[in-house]
Amino acid sequence: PQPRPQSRPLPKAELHLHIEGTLEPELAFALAARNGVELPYRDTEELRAAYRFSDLQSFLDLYYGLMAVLRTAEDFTELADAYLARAAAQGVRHAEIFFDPQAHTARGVPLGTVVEGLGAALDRSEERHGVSTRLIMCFLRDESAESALATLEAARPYLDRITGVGLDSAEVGHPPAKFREVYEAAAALGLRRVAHAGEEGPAAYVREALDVLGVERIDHGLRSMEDPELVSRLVRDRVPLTLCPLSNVRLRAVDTLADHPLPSMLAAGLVVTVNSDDPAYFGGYVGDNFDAVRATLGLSPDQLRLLARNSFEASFLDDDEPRRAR
Ligand code: ES4
Ligand code: ZN
Repeated sequence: PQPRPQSRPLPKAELHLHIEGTLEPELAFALAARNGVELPYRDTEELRAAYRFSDLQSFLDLYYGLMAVLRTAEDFTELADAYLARAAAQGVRHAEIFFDPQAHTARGVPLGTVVEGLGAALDRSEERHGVSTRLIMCFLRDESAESALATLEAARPYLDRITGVGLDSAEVGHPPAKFREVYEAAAALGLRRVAHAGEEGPAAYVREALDVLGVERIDHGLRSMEDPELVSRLVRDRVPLTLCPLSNVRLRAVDTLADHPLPSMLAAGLVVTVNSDDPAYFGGYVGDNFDAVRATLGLSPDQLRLLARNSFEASFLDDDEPRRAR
C-alpha cells in the first residue's frame, strides 16, 4: 500500500542530499530549452523511463549527463530554491547540501558560478522557506587525489560559504585513503569532514574514512553492519550514519525496502538518520523516505521521533543556534 503522508510532518534536518540529484525532469527540460542544450530524451516521460538503475554506476552515468543543462548561476539558484521549497513542505528545518564542483568545472562551468548561484538561494532560505542551510563540497572519488586538491585550492575564495568537504561518486576501488592529503588540507582550513562509505564498498572503507580521513559522519554506512566490532565503535563514539532508504532500493544496495537494515541499526544503538540522497531520481524527498520506512518497516512514533532528533544532533548546527525544531 502507498504510505499515507503525514499531515503535519515531523521537523527534521536533512544531512545527505546532493543538490544535483534534486533536478526534476520538468526543470531539466526548462533549463535545456533556456540554455540551448540538446537532451537525448524526447520528453519528461522518456527521461523518467530511463531511470532503470541496476547499481550506483548506472545511476551516476545518467546523473552526470543530465547536469549538462546547468550552466548559469541562475540555474543553480533555481535548482536549490526548488529543493528548499519541497524540503520545507516535508518538514525539513535544516539542510546540509552536497554539491559536486568537479562535475561542473569539467564542463566549463566555473566554481564561482556554482557557489554563488547556490549561495543566492541559500542566503534567503531561512526567510523564504524557514530552512537553515550549510553547503558541503564533495570530491569525486573516481577522479584523482590531485584533482581533489586542485578543487580545494580553487574553493579558497568561497570558503566563507562552505562548511565542509565530502567524498562521493563510484565507491568500489576508490578507498578513502586515496584522499588522505586533501582531507588533511581541508581540516587545516577549518572545514568539517564527512564521506560516503559502505554504500557499495565494504565496512573496511567505513573504518578507513574514520581512521584516515577523520570524518565526523558517515554517509550511508549501510555495510557497517557486516562488522560487529565497527558497529560497537560507531555506537560508542556516536558517529552518525546518514541513511537513504529509497536510494538503497533503487541502486540495489538492498533487495527491497522490507530488507533494509534500518530497524536493526536502530536496535544496535547507532545514531542513524533518514535522508533522500538524490530525491528527483530515487522516488521521493526526505518526508517520502520517512513515510516509506514507517509504512514498510513498521517504525513506531518513538522511533520516527528518534530519527528526527538524531538528524539535529548529527547536524553541523552549533548548539546555541535556533534549530526551528519542536
Ligand atoms: C550519489 Cl547515491 C550516491 N552515491 C555516491 N555518490 C553520489 N553522488 C550522487 N549520488
Ligand atoms: Zn549520496
